[in-house]
Amino acid sequence: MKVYKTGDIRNIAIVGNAGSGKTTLSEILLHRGGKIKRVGTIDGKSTISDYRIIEHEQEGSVLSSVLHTEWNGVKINLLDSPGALDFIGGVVSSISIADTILLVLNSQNGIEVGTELHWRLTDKFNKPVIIVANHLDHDKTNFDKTIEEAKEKFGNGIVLVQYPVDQGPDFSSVIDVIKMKMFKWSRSGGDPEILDIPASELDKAKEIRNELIEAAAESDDDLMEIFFENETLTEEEMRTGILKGIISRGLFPVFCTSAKNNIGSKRLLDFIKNAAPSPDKMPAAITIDDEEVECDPSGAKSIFFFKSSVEEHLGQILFFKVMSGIISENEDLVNENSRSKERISQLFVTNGRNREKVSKVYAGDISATVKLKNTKCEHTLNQKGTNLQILPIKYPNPKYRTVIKALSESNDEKLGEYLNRIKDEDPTYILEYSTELKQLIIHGQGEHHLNTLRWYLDNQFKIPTEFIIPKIPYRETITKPAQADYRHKKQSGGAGQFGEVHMIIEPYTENKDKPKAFKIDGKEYTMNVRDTQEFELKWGGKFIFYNCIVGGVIDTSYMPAIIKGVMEKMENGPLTGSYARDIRVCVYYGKMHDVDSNEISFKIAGAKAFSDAFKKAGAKILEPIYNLEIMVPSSRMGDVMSDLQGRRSIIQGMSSAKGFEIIQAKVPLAEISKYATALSSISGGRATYEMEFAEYSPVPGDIQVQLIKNHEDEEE
Ligand SMILES: Nc1nc2c(ncn2[C@@H]2O[C@H](COP(=O)(O)OP(=O)(O)OP(=O)(O)O)[C@@H](O)[C@H]2O)c(=O)[nH]1
Ligand SMILES: [Mg+2]
Repeated sequence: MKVYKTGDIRNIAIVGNAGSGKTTLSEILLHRGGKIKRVGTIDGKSTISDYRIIEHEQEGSVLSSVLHTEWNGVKINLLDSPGALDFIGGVVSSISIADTILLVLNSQNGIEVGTELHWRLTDKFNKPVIIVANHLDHDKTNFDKTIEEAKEKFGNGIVLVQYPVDQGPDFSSVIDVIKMKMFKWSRSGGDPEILDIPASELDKAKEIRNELIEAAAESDDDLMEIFFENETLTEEEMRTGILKGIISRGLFPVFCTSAKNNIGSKRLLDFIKNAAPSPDKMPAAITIDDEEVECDPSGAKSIFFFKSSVEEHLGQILFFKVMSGIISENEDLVNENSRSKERISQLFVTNGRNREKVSKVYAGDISATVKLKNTKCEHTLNQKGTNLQILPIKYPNPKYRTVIKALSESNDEKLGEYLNRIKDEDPTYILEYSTELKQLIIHGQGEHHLNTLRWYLDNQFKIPTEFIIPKIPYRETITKPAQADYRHKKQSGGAGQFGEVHMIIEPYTENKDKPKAFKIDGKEYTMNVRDTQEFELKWGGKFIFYNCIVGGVIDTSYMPAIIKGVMEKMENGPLTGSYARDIRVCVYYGKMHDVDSNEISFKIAGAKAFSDAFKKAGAKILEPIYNLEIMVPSSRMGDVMSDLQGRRSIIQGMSSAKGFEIIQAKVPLAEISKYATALSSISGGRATYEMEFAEYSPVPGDIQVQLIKNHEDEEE
């Protein structure tokens, strides 16, 4: 494989709604660049990008694929990404690594929820976008409406470089306003005829060209001056302006394709070569220490791993981008994350599952390697003496969870191993062994995402499993002060046990003064705080312990035992066995015995007194509440809102974002265990959401009664 210099590299992520034609477009770009002889199809399960069995089964991409093609001496790396909303992980890694994004539109459907979501990601990662209006050969295609919607949602930076003359089933021609020519394809696509623009289209073409020139001029003050003077720009000035506009996200050029009919690839490749930035033209990468790493082949060697894939007969392949320097075969580097030495003994470039060896990889290029010892995705490897750690890719929070169990216990170990392998390929799966719930929980992006995981386990790894709805991690707390005392006394021959503890417990809230006095059931208690201990509970919330003993009735040395007793009860709450939180405990009186008192006695007395007081203190069960941000097309708003009302949610806010409504709501976790699926069915797959843990809050009274009863039944 040829070695390409930094300026001759373009890194392109292909994103867009499911079915917009990304994989088919990738295929014709590979074919056009001479990388494949035959154009594969989705129906024929023969594309280079969708090579995995699961992708044949689902007839769509599941993971991103690293591809490359060549155009006039420039290497174009293509990261074909999945469009289905649940497979967002592949989109996030592709966008974060690429320098330019091709956002593919299905011109029958206009802007779809996936388009909107991926657009937002390009904005978040601040990456240039080229828009490809695909599917121009359908009878329901509506190019003008699609572009209108795009302008409405993404702004006036959307400018046409091309427009179709005859969209629909006979689609064969586009007018290109940079070249000011008409391209006309035969039935088999490929190389178009280049014709003069017909007289009937000339005015429209000129008008659109002027819009493009104006947009190009707007990206640069000098160009703007030239434009005002001459009322136009030369081809060269236009190119400069477009490149600047693309990089600064002021200009988003639109191209026309019918990927299935092999129409439109050549001009797109020309444009990528001429107007998409090479990696060194993009802002420097950032490290965890906020240092900038310029994409410079003469800089210190540094590579960042962004993707892993497990291939039959080969094992794990790790993909990286060279952030700086030039990497050669047999390069010795140091992993900054795991602090171990690694030798890059093999270097290759890929087209789906096909690999080609390469001797050197320049800064900005993408390559792959195998057989590393201690390297994973997100790690940075540097030449000795350099200590950079590139900022890891931030993936979206999970929003769907399930408990997973191997049907046969003998498969437990294997299950763990395979789950980790799947997780390496798709970092949006999160594995959690909850010691609290004693369950292995898999978090993912939606039911489809977890069903895909199950497909791997059933078909690829042959491990039968069951998926169970996970328990909710409830908490317990109190709402008012209460008093209790307990005497633990045991006399059975030999040494006895004796410990007596009197305590008052009350709710903890932030910035509350130290306890001074309580009035409980008509009786007054004065507290004299001698010592305070504050515990940050690992399950959230606080426990504050006040030693208010006067006159040494309990020796200070017994306090840790009392705390231990209370803590044990907090770990196994008196109502339902859930963790307790946010409680202040004042031990103010008690008794000890010269001979019989010991730690165990005070631990027991502390635990019992706490448990008794807890039950008198207006105990409440708390449930986890999540912040949901739901993005829903305006036409489905009513259905989504009424569904939310049935889920004990509190609407926090609503805003409109051009055709979409954004709803912010607080919803209990117990009500959204299958929300991803429900929302998809309510909205016909057009709505999406993000969720994030917000807080714990008390469950309604009837639910509390039910939960306590369930716990008692379980205990029995
Ligand atoms: N008629 C027509 N069909 C197309 C065009 N582009 C793609 N298709 C078809 O649309 C379907 C989806 O195409 P893909 O290339 O898999 O789309 P994708 O965007 O990669 O889909 P995901 O990977 O699932 O996100 C396939 O049946 C393609 O043959 C096009 O321009 N015209
Ligand atoms: Mg695809």
